[in-house]
Amino acid sequence: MSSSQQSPPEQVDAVVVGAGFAGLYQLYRLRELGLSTRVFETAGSVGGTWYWNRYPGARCDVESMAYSYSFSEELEQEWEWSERYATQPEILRYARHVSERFDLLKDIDFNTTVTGAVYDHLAHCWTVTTDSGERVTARFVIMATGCLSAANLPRISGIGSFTGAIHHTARWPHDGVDFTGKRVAVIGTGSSGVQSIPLIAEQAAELTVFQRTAHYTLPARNRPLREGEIRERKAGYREFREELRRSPTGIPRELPARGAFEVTAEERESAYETAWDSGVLGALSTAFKDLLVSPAANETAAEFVRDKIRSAVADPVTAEALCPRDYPLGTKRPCLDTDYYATYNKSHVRLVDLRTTPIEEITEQGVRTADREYQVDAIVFATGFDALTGALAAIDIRGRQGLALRDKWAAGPRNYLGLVTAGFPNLFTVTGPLSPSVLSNMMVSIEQHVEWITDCIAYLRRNGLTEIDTTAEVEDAWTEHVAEIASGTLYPQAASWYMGANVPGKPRVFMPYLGGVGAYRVKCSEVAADGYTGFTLSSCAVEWTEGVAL
Ligand code: FAD
Ligand code: N01
Repeated sequence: MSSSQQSPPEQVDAVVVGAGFAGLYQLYRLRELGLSTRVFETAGSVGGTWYWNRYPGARCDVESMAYSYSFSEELEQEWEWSERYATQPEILRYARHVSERFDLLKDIDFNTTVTGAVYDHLAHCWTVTTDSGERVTARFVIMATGCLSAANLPRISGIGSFTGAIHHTARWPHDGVDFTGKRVAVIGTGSSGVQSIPLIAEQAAELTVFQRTAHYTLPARNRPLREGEIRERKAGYREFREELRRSPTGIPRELPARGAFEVTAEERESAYETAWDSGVLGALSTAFKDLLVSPAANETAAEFVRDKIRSAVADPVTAEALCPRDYPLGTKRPCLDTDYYATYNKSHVRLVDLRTTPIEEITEQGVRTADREYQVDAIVFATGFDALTGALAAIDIRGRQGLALRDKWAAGPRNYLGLVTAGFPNLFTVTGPLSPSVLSNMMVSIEQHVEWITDCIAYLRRNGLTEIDTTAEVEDAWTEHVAEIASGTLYPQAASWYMGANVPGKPRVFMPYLGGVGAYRVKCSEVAADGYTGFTLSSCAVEWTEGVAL
């Protein structure tokens, strides 16, 4: 059919892209508002992160009873988490339960990727295109595409010639992978590597881990949840959730009052031991208030971890290679593990330090580094994501005057409050760049964004407004504010995915907002209460398609 013969696109009020925790909740809230909504999702089912990342050992590292929705008290009370840190299958079951309990599935098109979204400044609506050729027009588009959803497969020369099996942790086969008797290579030692390596080692005949950068990882101290503690948490859930919303990261933990050198060396060591024993994400990097701003203070915590590594790993050369040295603790995303360091004491596990012998190519039979070839049957890429902007850049998003988002953000993301970028009216990002997003318990941030976006749409509708945008001046100020906060910390010193450093050619910009979840929520709420200051609201001669009164 030629384009002139195409049937007219379906008109809806809103399109949501993605059916992870953000997309599911956004659909629920828009439906509550009476908006006709279509959701498109590349995957075959709901769950996002938890649909794709099925590698052995995948689990959350924010406690299950905090890493879950808070919007429904009934849901909160009826769902029973079994472990302190739930496994991927359990979290996926939870996502499915939510989608069925709230009857969300009927509005979601699975196995459908959104390829483009073009704004029509005369009709004041978006035309969204999918890979199935469908076109839908919508007043609002909400990008719930995920911060960690665009898998990063490095372009290593020869990769296509490998005759064995290649897996990426973020695209793991649904029926699992049996490594029994196999020689396995794992490339990458971030959270996915650190979680999967001990379990792959249990099966594989030989495991070779290729490490470019050593990560700081703490024991997760995962365990089954006790009935009493579940009951207690459920009884106090409202206060607990409120505490998370007001906290800096949405993760329950004590905040330090003192700097690392305001205590004796013994007290410092004892604080680090307490953090090490806690199994709480980020506990070590926040054990003292100056660890993420003072290099000298940070070094005391970093050395504490190195000592732990030296005492856990029998071979001193391997132990030294596992010791992170070239970036401050906490400035790359911390990891929680189960038996990670001890795994290197197994005789069939070896570590290859890519700092001394970089990978040169993938061969038919394995991985060739600067000094030799490692023959393997399978390669696992635990190489992470094109984080925060990757999934958005994959879509051809065009705002006013045909401006492409990927061109606008060529030197790094720019927007106001991480929510709206100038020239792209009525297009929202959930936990997008320049919001706290990945520096938080993301369930807390997802709920806050979805609720803000929903309230904003309700406000527009109530006031007969059709468009929300922002200006270049406002977003410049916000973008600079985000950068300024980061520059007052040690974060930019690490070549992290927060900085885009893991993807060749990506601009080096610190993308998440470091001002804290609680403070950010207050800012967003104040902006809304003041009539959306900093945003440009306009009313155009276009009627709302639906007549639902708000
Ligand atoms: P996602 O879950 O990533 O969902 C986005 C969805 O959008 C995906 O399903 C994707 O297929 C779809 N999509 C993207 N582009 C398109 C398109 N063009 N068309 C159609 N569909 C599209 N965070 C925490 O706070 N605590 C944790 O313990 C934690 N553990 C994690 C463990 C792993 C292994 C990973 C990878 C991340 C973890 N995270 C954790 C971060 C996690 O991504 C978030 O917590 C949360 O699940 C994100 O939900 P989301 O809906 O925003 O995005
Ligand atoms: O990815 P990563 P991830 N050659 O980017 C290496 C969340 N998450 O999937 O550090 C060789 O952290 C890379 O090296 P370097 C969490 O937010 C949570 O592990 O760039 N190596 C690094 O070692 C996390 O932070 C959990 O030098 C290459 C590794 O691959 C985020 O998702 C579990 C390379 C990638 O580490 C991403 O984690 C999993 C190359 N060309 C994920 N390219 C929980 O525990 C990259 N690397 C809850």
